Amino acid sequence: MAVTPYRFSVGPWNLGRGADPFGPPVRPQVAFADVLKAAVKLGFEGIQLHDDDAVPDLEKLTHSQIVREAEAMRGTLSDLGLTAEFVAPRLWEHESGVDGGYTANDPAARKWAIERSKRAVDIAQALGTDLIVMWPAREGTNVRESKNPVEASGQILEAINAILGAHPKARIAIEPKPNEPVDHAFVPTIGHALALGARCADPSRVGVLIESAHAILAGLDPSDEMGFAVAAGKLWGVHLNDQNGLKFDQDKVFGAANLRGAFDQVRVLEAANYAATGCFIGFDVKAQRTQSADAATAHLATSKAVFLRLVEKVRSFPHTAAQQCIKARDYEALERLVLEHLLGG
Ligand code: XUL
Ligand code: MN
Repeated sequence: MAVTPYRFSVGPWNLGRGADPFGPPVRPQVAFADVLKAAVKLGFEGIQLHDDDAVPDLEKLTHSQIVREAEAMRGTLSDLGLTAEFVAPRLWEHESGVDGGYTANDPAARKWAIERSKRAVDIAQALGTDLIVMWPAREGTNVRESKNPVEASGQILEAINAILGAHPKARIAIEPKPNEPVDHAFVPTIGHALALGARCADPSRVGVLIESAHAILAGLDPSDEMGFAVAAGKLWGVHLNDQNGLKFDQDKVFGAANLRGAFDQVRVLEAANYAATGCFIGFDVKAQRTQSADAATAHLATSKAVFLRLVEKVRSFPHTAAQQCIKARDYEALERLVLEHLLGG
Protein backbone atom coordinates (compact mmCIF):
# COMPACT_ATOMS: atom_id res chain seq x y z
CA MET A 1 0.00 0.00 0.00
CA ALA A 2 1.39 3.43 -0.96
CA VAL A 3 2.37 5.61 2.00
CA THR A 4 0.94 9.13 1.93
CA PRO A 5 3.82 11.63 2.04
CA TYR A 6 3.80 14.32 4.69
CA ARG A 7 3.01 17.89 3.64
CA PHE A 8 4.93 20.66 5.36
CA SER A 9 3.97 24.25 6.17
CA VAL A 10 5.56 27.36 7.59
CA GLY A 11 4.58 30.92 8.51
CA PRO A 12 6.29 34.20 7.57
CA TRP A 13 7.01 34.81 11.27
CA ASN A 14 9.42 31.88 11.12
CA LEU A 15 11.78 33.99 9.02
CA GLY A 16 12.11 36.74 11.58
CA ARG A 17 14.44 39.65 12.14
CA GLY A 18 16.23 38.34 15.20
CA ALA A 19 14.81 40.89 17.64
CA ASP A 20 14.21 39.89 21.26
CA PRO A 21 12.97 41.80 24.33
CA PHE A 22 16.59 42.87 24.99
CA GLY A 23 17.69 44.01 21.56
CA PRO A 24 16.55 45.36 18.22
CA PRO A 25 16.42 43.46 14.91
CA VAL A 26 19.75 42.08 13.69
CA ARG A 27 18.60 41.02 10.22
CA PRO A 28 16.68 42.89 7.55
CA GLN A 29 12.96 42.20 7.15
CA VAL A 30 12.43 39.33 4.72
CA ALA A 31 10.11 40.64 2.00
CA PHE A 32 6.93 38.57 1.72
CA ALA A 33 7.79 37.51 -1.84
CA ASP A 34 11.13 36.17 -0.54
CA VAL A 35 9.38 34.30 2.28
CA LEU A 36 7.34 32.48 -0.34
CA LYS A 37 10.41 31.76 -2.48
CA ALA A 38 12.28 30.40 0.55
CA ALA A 39 9.31 28.20 1.48
CA VAL A 40 9.20 26.70 -2.01
CA LYS A 41 12.96 26.15 -2.06
CA LEU A 42 12.83 24.36 1.29
CA GLY A 43 10.09 22.02 0.04
CA PHE A 44 7.13 23.50 1.93
CA GLU A 45 3.70 23.27 0.34
CA GLY A 46 1.63 25.14 2.91
CA ILE A 47 1.79 28.72 4.11
CA GLN A 48 0.38 29.69 7.49
CA LEU A 49 -0.85 33.26 7.60
CA HIS A 50 -1.95 35.78 10.14
CA ASP A 51 -4.83 37.85 8.80
CA ASP A 52 -2.53 40.84 8.22
CA ASP A 53 0.18 38.69 6.60
CA ALA A 54 -2.42 37.88 3.95
CA VAL A 55 -3.90 41.39 3.80
CA PRO A 56 -1.48 44.03 5.14
CA ASP A 57 -3.07 47.10 6.79
CA LEU A 58 -6.45 45.39 6.81
CA GLU A 59 -7.76 47.75 9.50
CA LYS A 60 -7.63 50.57 6.94
CA LEU A 61 -9.53 48.66 4.24
CA THR A 62 -13.18 48.13 3.46
CA HIS A 63 -14.65 44.66 3.52
CA SER A 64 -14.64 44.32 -0.27
CA GLN A 65 -11.03 45.59 -0.48
CA ILE A 66 -10.01 42.97 2.08
CA VAL A 67 -11.63 40.18 0.09
CA ARG A 68 -10.10 41.42 -3.19
CA GLU A 69 -6.61 41.49 -1.67
CA ALA A 70 -7.03 38.04 -0.18
CA GLU A 71 -8.12 36.70 -3.57
CA ALA A 72 -5.04 38.27 -5.16
CA MET A 73 -2.90 36.60 -2.48
CA ARG A 74 -4.47 33.26 -3.34
CA GLY A 75 -3.31 33.77 -6.94
CA THR A 76 0.21 34.66 -5.81
CA LEU A 77 0.41 31.52 -3.69
CA SER A 78 -1.00 29.18 -6.31
CA ASP A 79 1.37 30.53 -8.99
CA LEU A 80 4.17 29.21 -6.76
CA GLY A 81 2.41 25.92 -6.05
CA LEU A 82 1.65 26.98 -2.47
CA THR A 83 -1.57 26.55 -0.48
CA ALA A 84 -2.81 28.60 2.47
CA GLU A 85 -3.08 26.24 5.44
CA PHE A 86 -4.88 28.59 7.83
CA VAL A 87 -5.51 32.19 8.79
CA ALA A 88 -5.01 33.37 12.39
CA PRO A 89 -6.52 36.69 13.52
CA ARG A 90 -3.58 38.65 14.97
CA LEU A 91 -5.36 40.36 17.85
CA TRP A 92 -2.34 40.69 20.12
CA GLU A 93 -0.40 43.33 18.17
CA HIS A 94 -3.17 45.89 17.70
CA GLU A 95 -3.76 48.65 20.26
CA SER A 96 -7.37 47.48 20.73
CA GLY A 97 -6.04 44.08 21.82
CA VAL A 98 -3.79 45.45 24.56
CA ASP A 99 -5.86 43.78 27.31
CA GLY A 100 -6.68 40.70 25.21
CA GLY A 101 -9.42 40.66 22.60
CA TYR A 102 -12.31 38.37 23.44
CA THR A 103 -11.75 38.75 27.20
CA ALA A 104 -10.77 42.43 27.28
CA ASN A 105 -12.44 44.37 30.07
CA ASP A 106 -13.45 47.09 27.58
CA PRO A 107 -16.63 45.99 25.70
CA ALA A 108 -15.54 48.02 22.65
CA ALA A 109 -12.31 46.00 22.48
CA ARG A 110 -14.27 42.74 22.74
CA LYS A 111 -16.52 43.85 19.88
CA TRP A 112 -13.45 44.78 17.80
CA ALA A 113 -11.87 41.36 18.43
CA ILE A 114 -14.94 39.50 17.26
CA GLU A 115 -15.34 41.70 14.16
CA ARG A 116 -11.68 41.25 13.24
CA SER A 117 -11.98 37.48 13.71
CA LYS A 118 -14.97 37.42 11.36
CA ARG A 119 -12.86 39.28 8.77
CA ALA A 120 -10.22 36.55 9.18
CA VAL A 121 -12.90 34.03 8.17
CA ASP A 122 -13.60 36.06 5.00
CA ILE A 123 -9.86 36.15 4.25
CA ALA A 124 -9.53 32.41 4.80
CA GLN A 125 -12.45 31.72 2.46
CA ALA A 126 -10.95 33.95 -0.22
CA LEU A 127 -7.63 32.11 0.19
CA GLY A 128 -9.33 28.74 -0.22
CA THR A 129 -9.05 27.42 3.33
CA ASP A 130 -11.73 26.83 5.96
CA LEU A 131 -9.27 26.73 8.83
CA ILE A 132 -8.90 29.52 11.39
CA VAL A 133 -6.20 29.13 14.04
CA MET A 134 -7.08 30.73 17.34
CA TRP A 135 -4.05 31.37 19.49
CA PRO A 136 -5.63 33.18 22.47
CA ALA A 137 -2.47 35.21 23.10
CA ARG A 138 -3.59 37.86 25.58
CA GLU A 139 -6.76 36.04 26.67
CA GLY A 140 -5.61 35.73 30.25
CA THR A 141 -4.20 37.87 33.02
CA ASN A 142 -1.03 39.32 34.47
CA VAL A 143 -2.97 40.36 37.55
CA ARG A 144 -5.25 37.51 38.50
CA GLU A 145 -7.97 39.71 39.98
CA SER A 146 -8.23 41.85 36.81
CA LYS A 147 -10.63 39.44 35.04
CA ASN A 148 -13.29 36.97 36.01
CA PRO A 149 -12.33 33.47 34.78
CA VAL A 150 -15.95 32.29 34.62
CA GLU A 151 -16.96 35.23 32.46
CA ALA A 152 -13.80 34.81 30.37
CA SER A 153 -14.71 31.24 29.41
CA GLY A 154 -18.10 32.48 28.26
CA GLN A 155 -16.51 35.31 26.28
CA ILE A 156 -14.11 32.98 24.47
CA LEU A 157 -17.02 30.66 23.72
CA GLU A 158 -18.96 33.61 22.32
CA ALA A 159 -16.01 34.40 20.01
CA ILE A 160 -15.81 30.76 18.87
CA ASN A 161 -19.52 30.81 18.05
CA ALA A 162 -19.18 34.12 16.18
CA ILE A 163 -16.35 32.72 14.05
CA LEU A 164 -18.34 29.55 13.29
CA GLY A 165 -21.34 31.72 12.48
CA ALA A 166 -19.35 33.77 9.95
CA HIS A 167 -19.26 30.91 7.43
CA PRO A 168 -20.95 27.48 7.50
CA LYS A 169 -17.67 25.74 6.63
CA ALA A 170 -15.36 27.70 8.92
CA ARG A 171 -13.41 25.44 11.26
CA ILE A 172 -11.32 26.53 14.22
CA ALA A 173 -8.11 24.93 15.47
CA ILE A 174 -7.40 26.31 18.93
CA GLU A 175 -3.65 26.59 19.65
CA PRO A 176 -3.33 26.68 23.44
CA LYS A 177 -0.36 28.12 25.28
CA PRO A 178 -0.19 28.43 29.08
CA ASN A 179 1.69 31.73 29.33
CA GLU A 180 3.53 34.43 27.37
CA PRO A 181 2.66 37.15 26.63
CA VAL A 182 0.38 36.83 29.68
CA ASP A 183 1.19 35.26 33.03
CA HIS A 184 -1.82 32.91 33.10
CA ALA A 185 -3.72 32.11 29.90
CA PHE A 186 -7.37 31.08 30.06
CA VAL A 187 -6.89 28.25 27.52
CA PRO A 188 -3.59 26.72 28.64
CA THR A 189 -3.83 23.13 27.38
CA ILE A 190 -5.43 20.84 24.81
CA GLY A 191 -7.87 19.61 27.44
CA HIS A 192 -9.15 23.16 27.96
CA ALA A 193 -9.39 23.75 24.20
CA LEU A 194 -11.34 20.54 23.60
CA ALA A 195 -13.64 21.21 26.53
CA LEU A 196 -14.47 24.66 25.14
CA GLY A 197 -14.98 23.20 21.67
CA ALA A 198 -17.41 20.64 23.07
CA ARG A 199 -19.58 23.44 24.51
CA CYS A 200 -19.83 25.53 21.34
CA ALA A 201 -22.63 25.79 18.79
CA ASP A 202 -21.06 23.20 16.45
CA PRO A 203 -18.43 21.03 18.16
CA SER A 204 -17.70 19.19 14.89
CA ARG A 205 -16.01 22.38 13.60
CA VAL A 206 -13.63 22.97 16.51
CA GLY A 207 -10.33 21.10 16.89
CA VAL A 208 -6.80 21.88 17.97
CA LEU A 209 -3.35 22.77 16.72
CA ILE A 210 -0.63 21.51 19.07
CA GLU A 211 2.66 23.31 19.44
CA SER A 212 5.35 21.16 21.08
CA ALA A 213 6.86 24.08 23.04
CA HIS A 214 3.47 25.20 24.36
CA ALA A 215 2.78 21.74 25.80
CA ILE A 216 6.22 21.65 27.42
CA LEU A 217 5.62 25.12 28.91
CA ALA A 218 2.48 23.66 30.52
CA GLY A 219 4.63 20.92 32.03
CA LEU A 220 3.06 18.35 29.71
CA ASP A 221 4.40 15.86 27.20
CA PRO A 222 3.63 17.01 23.64
CA SER A 223 3.21 13.45 22.36
CA ASP A 224 0.58 12.72 25.02
CA GLU A 225 -1.22 15.97 24.18
CA MET A 226 -1.19 14.84 20.54
CA GLY A 227 -2.45 11.39 21.48
CA PHE A 228 -5.33 12.91 23.46
CA ALA A 229 -6.34 15.07 20.49
CA VAL A 230 -5.98 12.18 18.02
CA ALA A 231 -8.27 10.03 20.18
CA ALA A 232 -10.91 12.74 19.90
CA GLY A 233 -10.38 13.11 16.12
CA LYS A 234 -9.33 16.70 16.72
CA LEU A 235 -5.66 16.99 15.73
CA TRP A 236 -5.97 19.40 12.81
CA GLY A 237 -2.50 20.93 12.89
CA VAL A 238 0.87 20.83 14.63
CA HIS A 239 3.58 23.39 15.30
CA LEU A 240 6.56 21.15 15.84
CA ASN A 241 9.51 22.75 17.61
CA ASP A 242 11.40 22.30 20.87
CA GLN A 243 11.77 23.92 24.24
CA ASN A 244 14.41 23.53 26.94
CA GLY A 245 12.32 23.48 30.12
CA LEU A 246 10.15 26.17 31.66
CA LYS A 247 11.54 29.36 30.11
CA PHE A 248 10.34 31.86 27.52
CA ASP A 249 8.82 30.28 24.39
CA GLN A 250 12.04 29.24 22.66
CA ASP A 251 10.74 27.89 19.33
CA LYS A 252 13.87 25.80 18.93
CA VAL A 253 14.59 23.49 16.03
CA PHE A 254 12.48 20.31 16.25
CA GLY A 255 14.39 17.78 18.36
CA ALA A 256 17.12 20.25 19.41
CA ALA A 257 16.43 20.01 23.16
CA ASN A 258 14.87 16.57 23.48
CA LEU A 259 15.39 14.24 20.55
CA ARG A 260 13.56 11.39 22.26
CA GLY A 261 10.57 13.66 22.91
CA ALA A 262 10.59 14.56 19.20
CA PHE A 263 10.72 10.84 18.31
CA ASP A 264 7.70 10.25 20.55
CA GLN A 265 5.72 12.99 18.79
CA VAL A 266 6.51 11.52 15.37
CA ARG A 267 5.56 8.10 16.76
CA VAL A 268 2.07 9.36 17.65
CA LEU A 269 1.67 11.08 14.27
CA GLU A 270 2.75 7.94 12.43
CA ALA A 271 0.43 5.69 14.46
CA ALA A 272 -2.44 8.08 13.76
CA ASN A 273 -1.67 8.02 10.02
CA TYR A 274 -1.62 11.82 10.28
CA ALA A 275 -0.26 12.29 6.74
CA ALA A 276 -3.35 10.59 5.31
CA THR A 277 -5.63 13.14 7.04
CA GLY A 278 -4.22 15.79 4.66
CA CYS A 279 -3.27 18.01 7.61
CA PHE A 280 0.09 19.76 7.42
CA ILE A 281 3.22 19.30 9.51
CA GLY A 282 3.92 22.89 10.50
CA PHE A 283 7.13 24.05 12.14
CA ASP A 284 6.99 27.04 14.46
CA VAL A 285 10.74 27.53 14.77
CA LYS A 286 12.82 30.71 14.97
CA ALA A 287 16.34 31.31 13.67
CA GLN A 288 18.86 32.11 16.40
CA ARG A 289 19.65 35.77 16.91
CA THR A 290 23.30 35.13 16.04
CA GLN A 291 22.42 33.80 12.60
CA SER A 292 23.29 35.93 9.60
CA ALA A 293 20.49 36.78 7.16
CA ASP A 294 21.81 34.53 4.39
CA ALA A 295 21.65 31.47 6.65
CA ALA A 296 18.45 32.29 8.53
CA THR A 297 16.45 29.49 6.92
CA ALA A 298 18.70 26.70 8.24
CA HIS A 299 16.44 26.19 11.28
CA LEU A 300 13.58 25.24 8.94
CA ALA A 301 15.70 22.92 6.81
CA THR A 302 17.06 21.22 9.94
CA SER A 303 13.61 20.80 11.51
CA LYS A 304 12.28 19.16 8.37
CA ALA A 305 15.34 16.92 8.01
CA VAL A 306 15.10 15.85 11.67
CA PHE A 307 11.40 15.13 11.26
CA LEU A 308 12.02 12.93 8.22
CA ARG A 309 14.90 11.10 9.94
CA LEU A 310 12.62 10.44 12.90
CA VAL A 311 9.90 9.08 10.60
CA GLU A 312 12.48 6.52 9.48
CA LYS A 313 13.40 5.82 13.11
CA VAL A 314 9.74 5.20 13.95
CA ARG A 315 9.25 2.95 10.92
CA SER A 316 12.36 0.91 11.68
CA PHE A 317 11.60 0.59 15.41
CA PRO A 318 11.88 -3.03 16.61
CA HIS A 319 8.18 -3.42 17.45
CA THR A 320 8.24 -7.15 18.12
CA ALA A 321 11.13 -6.85 20.59
CA ALA A 322 9.35 -3.91 22.22
CA GLN A 323 6.17 -5.93 22.56
CA GLN A 324 8.12 -8.73 24.23
CA CYS A 325 9.55 -6.26 26.76
CA ILE A 326 6.08 -4.90 27.47
CA LYS A 327 4.61 -8.39 27.84
CA ALA A 328 7.35 -9.32 30.31
CA ARG A 329 6.83 -5.95 32.06
CA ASP A 330 10.56 -5.43 31.58
CA TYR A 331 10.51 -1.66 31.11
CA GLU A 332 14.25 -1.38 31.76
CA ALA A 333 14.81 -3.55 28.69
CA LEU A 334 12.34 -1.37 26.78
CA GLU A 335 14.23 1.76 27.86
CA ARG A 336 17.47 0.22 26.56
CA LEU A 337 15.81 -0.81 23.31
CA VAL A 338 14.52 2.72 22.65
CA LEU A 339 17.82 4.38 23.52
CA GLU A 340 19.89 1.93 21.44
CA HIS A 341 17.53 2.48 18.52
CA LEU A 342 17.83 6.26 18.78
CA LEU A 343 21.60 5.98 19.10
CA GLY A 344 21.64 3.95 15.90
CA GLY A 345 22.62 0.67 17.57
C1 XUL B 1 2.85 31.97 19.59
C2 XUL B 1 2.60 31.11 18.48
C3 XUL B 1 2.04 31.78 17.29
C4 XUL B 1 0.95 31.05 16.63
C5 XUL B 1 0.35 31.71 15.42
O1 XUL B 1 3.57 31.38 20.58
O2 XUL B 1 2.92 29.95 18.50
O3 XUL B 1 3.05 31.95 16.37
O4 XUL B 1 1.47 29.84 16.20
O5 XUL B 1 0.01 33.00 15.67
MN1 MN C 1 2.68 28.26 17.17
